[in-house]
Amino acid sequence: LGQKGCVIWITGLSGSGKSTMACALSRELYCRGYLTYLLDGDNVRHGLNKDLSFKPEDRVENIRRIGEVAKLFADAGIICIASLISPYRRDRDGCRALLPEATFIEVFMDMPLELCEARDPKGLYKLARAGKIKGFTGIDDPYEAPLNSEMVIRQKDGVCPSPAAMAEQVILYLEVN
Ligand code: GGZ
Repeated sequence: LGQKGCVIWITGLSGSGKSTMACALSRELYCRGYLTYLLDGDNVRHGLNKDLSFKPEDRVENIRRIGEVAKLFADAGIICIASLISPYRRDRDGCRALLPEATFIEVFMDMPLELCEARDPKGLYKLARAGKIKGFTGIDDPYEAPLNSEMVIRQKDGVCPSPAAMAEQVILYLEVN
């Protein structure tokens, strides 16, 4: 008993490892007895947000809605993990402003574009480079990196941390703060 709800907001480029990190984190928290809920941009876009495209104003609305839903989960005492590109700083800060102090933890997946593009798990960067997808984040739509996120995940000596190590880093942060 006594679990405090919060939002762990994972932001970064497509292919930066947000979903992998979110899954590893939710699994690890579950194993430790915490109640979690995962809101993944890509999944929410198939349901609640299926009316939204990737035009800037639709991205704004996508992030606003997910921020509001995440707040509901946090109010219920659940650790809500939200994983979406959320490319615009102002929108992420808007979600932060919905929550009580220290209950919005922004985690920045700071992976170089070249790495994300080389991974290209769904072939979307290739399509964007070929002009077949317009307005792709990092190619012809901006990604505004966080300036003061609570946590930054990046490569060390050219090596990405394992999903388990990334999750551990976040859990350590939660335990200390
Ligand atoms: C960025 C796009 C786009 C465009 C489709 N720009 O790596 P993925 O494939 O699985 O995850 C990306 C997902 C992004 O959805 P979000 O809801 O996280 O975006 S945002 O926060 O900006 O609203 C990517 C895919 O959708 N995708 N078209 N043009 N990513």
